[in-house]
Order: sequence, then structure tokens, then C-alpha cells
Amino acid sequence: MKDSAPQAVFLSDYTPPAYLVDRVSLVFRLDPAATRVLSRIEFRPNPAAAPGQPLRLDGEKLRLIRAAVAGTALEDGVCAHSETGLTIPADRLPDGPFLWEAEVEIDPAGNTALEGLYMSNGMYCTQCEAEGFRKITYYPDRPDVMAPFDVRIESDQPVLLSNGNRGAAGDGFAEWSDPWPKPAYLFALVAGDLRAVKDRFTTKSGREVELGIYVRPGDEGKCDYALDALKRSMKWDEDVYGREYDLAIFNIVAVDDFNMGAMENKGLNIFNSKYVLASPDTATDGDYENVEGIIAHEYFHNWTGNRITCRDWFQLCLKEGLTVFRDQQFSSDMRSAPVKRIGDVLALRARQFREDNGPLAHPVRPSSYIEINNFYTATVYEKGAEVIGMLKRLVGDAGYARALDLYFRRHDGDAATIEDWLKVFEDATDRDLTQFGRWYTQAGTPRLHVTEDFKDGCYTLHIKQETPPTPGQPAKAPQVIPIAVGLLNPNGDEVVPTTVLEMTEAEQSFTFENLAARPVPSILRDFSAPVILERTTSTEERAFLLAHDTDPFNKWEAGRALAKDVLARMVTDNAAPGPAYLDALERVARDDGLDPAFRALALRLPSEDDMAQTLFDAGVTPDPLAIHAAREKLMLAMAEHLSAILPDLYEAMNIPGPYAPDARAAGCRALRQTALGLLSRLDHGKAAAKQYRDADNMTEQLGALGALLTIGAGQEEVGRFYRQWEHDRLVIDKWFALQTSHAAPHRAAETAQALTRHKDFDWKNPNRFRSVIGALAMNAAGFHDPSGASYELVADWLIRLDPVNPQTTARMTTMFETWRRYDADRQDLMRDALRRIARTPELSRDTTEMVGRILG
Ligand code: 0A1
Ligand code: ZN
Repeated sequence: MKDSAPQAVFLSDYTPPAYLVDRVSLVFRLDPAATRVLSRIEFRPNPAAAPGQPLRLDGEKLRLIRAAVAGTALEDGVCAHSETGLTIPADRLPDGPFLWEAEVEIDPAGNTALEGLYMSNGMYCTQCEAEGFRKITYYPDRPDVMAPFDVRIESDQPVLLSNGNRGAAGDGFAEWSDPWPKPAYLFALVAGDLRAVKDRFTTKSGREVELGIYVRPGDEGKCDYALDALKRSMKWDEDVYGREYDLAIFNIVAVDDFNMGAMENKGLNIFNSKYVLASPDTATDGDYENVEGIIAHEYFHNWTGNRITCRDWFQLCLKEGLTVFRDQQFSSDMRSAPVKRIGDVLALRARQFREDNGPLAHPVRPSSYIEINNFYTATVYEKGAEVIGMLKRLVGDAGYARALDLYFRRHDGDAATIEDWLKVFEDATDRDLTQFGRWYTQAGTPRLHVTEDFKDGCYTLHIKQETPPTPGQPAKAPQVIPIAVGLLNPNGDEVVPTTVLEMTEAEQSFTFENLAARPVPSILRDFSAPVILERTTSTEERAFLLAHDTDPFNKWEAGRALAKDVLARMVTDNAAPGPAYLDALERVARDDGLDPAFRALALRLPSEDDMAQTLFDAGVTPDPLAIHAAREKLMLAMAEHLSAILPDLYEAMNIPGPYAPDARAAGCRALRQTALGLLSRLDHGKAAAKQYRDADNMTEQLGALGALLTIGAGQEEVGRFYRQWEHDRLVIDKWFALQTSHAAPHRAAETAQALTRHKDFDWKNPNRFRSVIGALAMNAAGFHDPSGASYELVADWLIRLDPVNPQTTARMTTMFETWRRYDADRQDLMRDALRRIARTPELSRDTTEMVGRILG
């Protein structure tokens, strides 16, 4: 029976499962095209649900060989079958607990969607979040059904892994047993010719844990950093959250074909290999930072996600927002906190603000979806983390610690909700969080409109909050907004240290008394809330804050605002960059007292996409080519203005000795790269070509190549780079991406198209697909070339990828999410591309939902 059109699922329709599971036993007889999965599942009626219900089991793309309930085979026609599962009528079920047995056949080799059990380079692996387990066997595939799993794998592959602790193993088989009840989305299995890099960790209570990172033969030398990051994560979670690891084994497997970054399967994390493998010659500083952060993220899920999971997928932010918040805390403890915060806010604005401002805007906890895989978004993850940061700021560090202790005590073993989460904070801190809860239900980025007055030593900030309408939410109620403010006197001394104003009304005023002179305010310090600050400020005031603010985030933000003002005026009025900005930049560049990483960030111009949104917000239709040209012109002006110091800065940041991936060294390299980028505009790439020849690490090699490509040089190096790294998939991904993202705007589509014809363009591999097609988005002017060639190319490839891998296709449709920002011609071209995708016969549910929402 074919199911009718895909239906939306609503949070308000939640009902508890009719049956719970006490134990799951699975046997896998692995075969590339015909794997047999034998399941024995112990069910019992859920006392919290209505009695006498049928048993509903999810199942997709399964060939049912046999099934039995309580030892009695189910003959054909007893179950209602559909493409999404089967239903066993209540009159076929015993009154109490019963055993379900089934055998199904699946086709891992034919599974290109990379969801369920699939093959990657000859190895078997799984991805079950969110709803992939139903492609492995019939099961109530929902996170509020939790059970211990026993698994037996039969295969002649040398390494056979699953969740939990090791059981019996012998020739051609291995058994695993996971004692912790878990939802099916945390199930994992891996089988292949893999090599393990092993280590040990002793928990704070003295339990020994065996750690293993499994990689393809030849990659063993690239695991040290991931292993070190894992041990640091384990220790940090004990020290900061009191959370200890709870199995005798923790394994990580690196796979080349993976839709996302990584997956927190209990005791067996599976990673996209780009977030595990790192060596100085193949990985950049950015890669090292990502490996550290993602290893931590997946490890931290063991408590926030696995021990306490989500009741249903609407609660995704319960585990994701919290785990992102925790990995951000970890990285800022391991590295520089201000630099980490600036990086996180840059990413939030680039991805989440963009989402919140467009047709895909949705609340941190959505209330309906068609395909849940489309909701692994920046809003759920990054805004979800910001909401927790605000909670922490409001209740204080001690309140937060009490609330988290209570959360772990009260909900360990539960499938919980956002209501449970907020209740824990209410109980631990005696606060009413009803209004705060709106952060979870209202979409859109609040805008704070700030004006001020000063009289008789009293300085008053008048603040209005307003959240624009978003799809399905025309009107918004005021939210609780923690606004961290400090005041400086005209000499640059801080006269009021950071104070958190708690805004709850649509309009509110806050007064500071006993001030000798009108102060300069530093508002939204440390980016204390995910909002847009609207306040008219002078260039002088911005330069003053860039020079004097004691809050590193706002110091950077002041420089950022200056750069945006200058760029906006260059685009709209063809103005020349004034000396105020260039002088301020020079002071930053010369200030040896500042962390080099901070200086690199302060010297980095806003991205072209950021400028497009900024102009759009100011009522100007952005022209991507004009933005690109203005940005290039400003870089040249910066290079000329700083020409006297660039060679010295470039040399001073050259740290002697072998490459080390630590934050300090990476910061120096980042500043050196900034200097190189500017220098190249003056010396026609001489320094960059030399750096390319001399580089002994990927950060400097790729940085030099990027600097050359930016000025239209580097073709010879492109060839050399390929010949040097042809054998390394992850490095060749960079090679593809760099050429696409650095192509001149009018040649971007052509460059990307030529790369899709390269023999190494293995388009079914998501990393490789993204490295060419996705990288076009990094070339904003090229993507928005007025010919529409890039739009067409992207649409062609998304149409081709959709039947093979709907999940990655659907994610990548977000390249078009900003279409409403642009002029009528570009809008027409983008809409045409989207409509062409929408009209494709048999388009997946994933992509249909996304394109429909983007078109609105
Ligand atoms: N839970 C993982 C992310 C993830 C989600 C879905 C996936 O496949 C559809 C894979 C991974 C995390 O937050 O890291
Ligand atoms: Zn996660």
C-alpha cells in the first residue's frame, strides 16, 4: 500500500507509546546486498497508555522474511503493512508482556542515503538518528521507547563493533551488550577492516575505560589529537559537571561517507572522518579546533542526550542546545574565552540570524515538522545554546550548577521535555520561568532599539524590544532579555562595571545614577542575548570603544560596526574608506598587548553575506557584485595604510619550531595569515608564493594558496597541490573547495562546473559534493552572478543528488534561503531554480518540505 502525501507531525498530538520495550536482542548476518537482521524484542503494555491498543512498528525498505508474536508465526495478511511500517491488531497480542520475533533482509550496499545500515568504502556502518533504525528492523522508532540492547554480529570483517561492553567473540562473530536503556536512534554497528589506536582513561571514581579510535589502515597516525581531546573532554565533564563515563569501553569510528559531523551513539560514536583525522601536514588550525569541539560535543552527549534523552523530536534542543552550550564552555576553557565567544557569535549570526530572518525561521522548539531531519538547524543547535547561556546569566553560576545537578538527579534515565528542563531551574532557583519559556516557542531575532539621555548625573537607557513576524507567527510577546551593560567615562575608564539588566517588557528604561559626566555605554557585553542591537552611534564612539572597552567582545564588536559602516558607505555612496577606521585598525594591528588571535579577528572584514544582510536590514537591496568590489577595495586600502608594518607583523608572527595546534600558536598563524592576505595585494603574491614553497603544515600551505587565488594567481600551485595530495581525500576536499570559493565572481559557476567533471568529483560522497557545490555559497558574488549560472548549476546538482541522498540535498537547498533579499531579476532566477527542483518527479519528502518552505 502506498502512503498518501507526507503528513505534518504536531507536538500537540504527542501520545505516550502503547508498548514499552524491556530488552532487545539483534543478530546481524552481514552481507553487502542481503544482510539478514533477526530481532527478538520483549514488549510490555505501557501502564501510562490506554490499554488494548494495536502494536505499531516502524519499518522502511525492509523485506520481511518472517515474524512471530509470543512464539506464534504471523501469517500473511494479519498485519496492516505500509511503506512506513506495520500494525499488529490488538486481538493478536497477549494481555501482558510478549515477545516479538522477526527476520528481515536489507541492502546496505544499495543504501546511498547514508541512513540506517550502509556501506562506506567497503565497511558497514550505521546512522540511526533521527529515524534510521526503522531501516534496519521493525521497531517503535521513537526516543521515548528505551531498552537495553544485546547484539551479535556475524561477518568475516576483521573488526565488529556495537554499543556497550564486549561479550563473546570468535571466528566470524562478536557480541556486544549495552546495559543502559537507550532509544533506537542511539544504536550503532560498525564492521570493517579497521585499525584501532587505543588508550585508557581512569574515571574520578577509579574505573578503567578502554578508549579506541578506529580508522582505515594508513590513518593510524592521524588520531593523536582526537584521542587527546577525548581524554580532556572526559576529565572536563567530571570536573565541571561532575559527570563520569559509565561503560568499560568508549569507541570512535571515522567514516568517509557521512551526512553530518558526527553521532553520539552510546559507547560507539561515529564520526565524519574530517572531524577525527588530523596531522600537521594535512589539517589546518581550523580543523584541529573542529576536531576538539566535535569530539567534546559527542562525548558530552553521553549525559546530555543519552542518559537523559528527548521525549520526542520536538524536544531536540533539550539535548542539542545544552550539548552545544557545554562544548562551547569546554572550548573556551581549553582556548581563549573571548576569541571563542567572538567565533561563536560570528557563526551564530552567519547561520542562525540568517535562518531566523528568512522563510525557514522556526522556534528553538518547533511545533510541527514534516521531516525531522530538516530540523537539525542552527536555530535548534546554536540558538538553543544561546538560550541556555541566557538562563545561566539570569540565575548566576551557582544557580546554574544547582539546576544542572538537579536535572541529572531527577531525570537520569528519562526521555524528558523542555518543560522538565525549565522546571528544574524553577525548583533550583525559585524563579518563575514562564515568560522565559517564550525563547523556546517564538521564532525570530528580537531587535533592541536603544536611545538614551543624561541629566543631573543620571544616565538612562530606554530600550524597546520587537521581534519581527516569522512564518506562522505574525505577532510576538515580549521576551526576557538579559542585557549586560558597562559604562565608561570620557577618559576611557570603566565607571560602572558589567551589570545585567533584565528586560521583560516591550519597553523599559534603566537608570544609572551619580555619574560625573555623560558616559559611553558598552551594551550587550559578551553578547549576552541573541538579539540585534539598533542604536545610532557615531564613528568616534565606536573608535573609542574599540580602543577602551574592557569587554573583549564589545571591543571587537565596535571595530566590526566601524567596518560595516565603512563598507556600507562604500557600496551605497561609492565613498572612500575614511582615516578613522584605518587608523583604528592600525592601532589594533600594532597593539602587541592584544592576543594575536583577537587581532586577527579584529582585522577581518565582515563577510559578503553578512554585508548583504546588513544592507537589506537598512532598506538597501544588496548587490553582491558591488559588495564584493567594495570589500576588495577596502582590503587594498587597508594593505596600503598598513604597508609599513605588514612585513614586520608577518615575520613577528612566524613562530619557530615544529607545528603545534594550540590556541596561542594558531592565533599567531591567524594573524600572520591576515598580514599575508594584505601583503599579497601589494607584492603580487611574492610572499605567498614563498610561504607556499616553504610551508611545513597545512594551515600555512592552504593559507598561501588562498592568498594567491584571491589575487588571481596561484594556478601553478593549484596543480602542484593536487599532485602532492591526490591520495588524501580530506585534503583534496579542501583543494576543490578553495578553487570554487576563490574563483572570480563571473567565473565561479564555470569553475565549479569544471570541477564537477574532474575524475575525483565523487558526488555521492557528501563531503566532496559540499566541497564543490556547497563552496559556491562561500563565493557570494559568484553564487549570485547576474547570469544565474550558479543558481542553475546548484539546482541541476541538487536534482541529481536528491534520489541518492535526500538528507544532504534538503540541507543544501538553504543556499537559496535568502532569495527575498535580492533584486527582482535575481529573485526570479532563484525562484525559477527552486521551482524547477520542486517540480522534479518523485522528489524526496525532505527536499519537498524545504523547497516549499523557502518559496513560502
Ligand atoms: N546528534 C548528532 C547530529 C546528527 C544528527 C542527525 C544525523 O543524521 C541524520 C547525524 C548526526 C550531533 O548533534 O552531533
Ligand atoms: Zn549534538
